[in-house]
Amino acid sequence: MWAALAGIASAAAGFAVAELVAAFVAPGSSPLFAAGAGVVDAVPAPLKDFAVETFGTADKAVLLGTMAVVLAAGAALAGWLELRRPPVGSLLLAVVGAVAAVVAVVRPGASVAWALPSLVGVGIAVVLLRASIGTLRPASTTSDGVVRATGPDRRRFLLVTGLTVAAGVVALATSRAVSAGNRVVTAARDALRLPAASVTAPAVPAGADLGVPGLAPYVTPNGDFYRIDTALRVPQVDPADWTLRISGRVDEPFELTFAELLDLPLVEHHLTLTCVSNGVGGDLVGNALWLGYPVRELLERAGVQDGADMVLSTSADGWTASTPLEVLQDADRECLLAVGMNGEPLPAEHGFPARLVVPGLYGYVSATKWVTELKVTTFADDVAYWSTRGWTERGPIKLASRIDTPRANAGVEGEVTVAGVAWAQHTGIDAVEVRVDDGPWQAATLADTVGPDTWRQWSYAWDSAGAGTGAHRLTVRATDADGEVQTSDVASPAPDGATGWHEVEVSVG
Ligand SMILES: Nc1nc2c(c(=O)[nH]1)N[C@H]1C(S)=C(S)[C@@H](COP(=O)(O)O)O[C@H]1N2
Ligand SMILES: [Mo]
Repeated sequence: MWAALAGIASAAAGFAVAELVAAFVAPGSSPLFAAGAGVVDAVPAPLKDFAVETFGTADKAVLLGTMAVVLAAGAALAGWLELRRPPVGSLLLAVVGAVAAVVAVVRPGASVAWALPSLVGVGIAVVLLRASIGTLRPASTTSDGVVRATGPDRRRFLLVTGLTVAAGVVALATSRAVSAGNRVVTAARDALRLPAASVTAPAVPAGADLGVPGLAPYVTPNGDFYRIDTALRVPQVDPADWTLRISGRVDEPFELTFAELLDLPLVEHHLTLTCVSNGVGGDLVGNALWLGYPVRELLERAGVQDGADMVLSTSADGWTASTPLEVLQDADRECLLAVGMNGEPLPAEHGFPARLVVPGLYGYVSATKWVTELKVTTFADDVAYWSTRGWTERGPIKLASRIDTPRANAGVEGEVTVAGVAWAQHTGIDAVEVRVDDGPWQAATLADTVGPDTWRQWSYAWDSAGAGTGAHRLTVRATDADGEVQTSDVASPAPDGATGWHEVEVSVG
């Protein structure tokens, strides 16, 4: 048990040292995050789906927690092995460190230096492990070659392990102090004053927000906006260093700096983002006022060549999305290279300093955050991140509706306001209906909206007394502006988005 403890303490100190080295090399080079990113990329679509459905946006914390537990178990084993069969424990640590180094070096945007944190960290861990296991050896050899059975030296063990833990804490604290990258970017964001829009969005009509308690507000505040991405650590992109490259099948490739982008005439537009992983009734959807420059103008400036049918956008951390070219060139669709979200610079986790937002397409094929390149290409030539993992290469958002209130299993009585949201981005919602148990569909009242690119609130006044006491089931379905009625066919999110009606069971008292 002491040996296992020594293993964990040594590995933890090694990790702390690796963090410290990573703070100097690059934020992404920290072994835990680089390896975690490798795991995220390797996860097959059904497992990712399961993780998002089960843990929601806590999936990253669950992944890091699981990795920490597995690593602690491995470190305990290394300690035990080092005591029983030296130097097998040290070798185990060395192998794990070498693998972590390789995984870090092959991350997108990594350099050979990204191996350093793992290598230095594991070197320290091995030295500390050998030192503390040495104190536990039941026998020691004196200088004149006589073997004495001295028994484990508990006092020295506790001293060495204590020093190991202390060294780890100091290394970790220093690494936090040194990793100034985050502060630079936070300061740049705080100092940024966004220019006024050349084309302002129409004011949100008073009737767009019904103000029903428990109902998602029409405009989602930035702090409540869902976050989905593969980044275990939010990429820190300094606007002073940021550029967007327009490349590929264009006559005039060019690069745009952030200052140049802010000088362009910017457009404001409300649009509702949705994640393809959103299950029926789920909350991976949010509506915001975006400020940005139309992507179609950038494409026009570059001069798109014949034969292209897709734009592959790439983020600072190497993630990619494939967006149909015709969508981005559509004169009637505000596809934006966005810099503002609800009147503020983009929050870091939502893509600061610039991201794409496209009405009508799921985020995984359109909404690239921390975007650094738009490559005009073809679906035949390039495949985006999630399309190589089983998701379809084009992802139009499916017609959906959700009941926000009452909540599942709520106790209700008398007149009940049933309310929720419905979305069919870029087509628009024309009707929402509610059904109690297997009764007839009843028309809900639709709230106002600024246009077809956002979700729409709805409400329905239900006389629950008429239904009688006991359990009742509320179901919602929407009809879009093309007259399509939301299907009852149940489909899970993979490979192109969930379908089915949202139902809520309530208990009338
Ligand atoms: N760089 C990057 N951009 C990304 C992703 C990502 O993993 N990396 N995920 C996409 C997905 S799947 C969705 S649904 C939206 C979510 O945007 P949000 O986090 O701002 O809500 O971002 C998209 N942009
Ligand atoms: Mo997504």
